[in-house]
Amino acid sequence: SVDRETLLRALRDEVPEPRYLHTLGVVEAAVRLAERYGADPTKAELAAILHDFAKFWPIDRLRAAVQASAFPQDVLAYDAELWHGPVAAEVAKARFGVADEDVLNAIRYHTTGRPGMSVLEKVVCLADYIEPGRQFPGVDEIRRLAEVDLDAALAKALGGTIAYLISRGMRVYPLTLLAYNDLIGACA
Ligand code: DGI
Ligand code: FE
Ligand code: FE
Ligand code: FE
Repeated sequence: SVDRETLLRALRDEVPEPRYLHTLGVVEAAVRLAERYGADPTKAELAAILHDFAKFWPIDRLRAAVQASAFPQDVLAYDAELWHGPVAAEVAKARFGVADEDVLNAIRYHTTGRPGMSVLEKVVCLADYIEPGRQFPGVDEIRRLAEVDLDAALAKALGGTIAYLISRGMRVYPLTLLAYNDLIGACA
């Protein structure tokens, strides 16, 4: 597959500057978490660079790409924010030749999570929450937890998203609930 500088140049043309800077933050956080928790830092970097590649595609293009993919189609009945992960994984495969299934899954499930996540999937999903540019209530506690307990930190991050969605009267995608329960189980 393609080298890091080529991917970053392609990303620069695909997303606005703030999202590009967010991505650099996710790369930094994901590499650090990978080193701490025993995932491959090169795979973490690759997944992080591409995780939000499709974030600014028009909704119709995202919907069509989800429909063309093997991702569970029930996601189309949930918030459109969920669609850019599965689509970015398809772009990684088709446009950039990424073949590693763990990297593709880390991209694919970075927003929703899922039960039985690999260490790499957890690292990328958590890095997305705690990268240096993120500011939301509770992020500093999640950053502290991320130093010592990957599952507990990710459970708290996903739990915060679930609580936020519920507080806004929004539906929660089942994979997010299953991921949360799975991570709590692992650290109970
Ligand atoms: O793409 P990012 O902004 O970096 O972060 P992300 O990919 O984690 O997207 C998170 C957004 O998705 C956040 O605004 C909440 C929204 N969302 C809507 N429904 C769900 C959801 N997130 C999860 N995890 N589960 C949902 O059911
Ligand atoms: Fe995202
Ligand atoms: Fe996320
Ligand atoms: Fe992101």
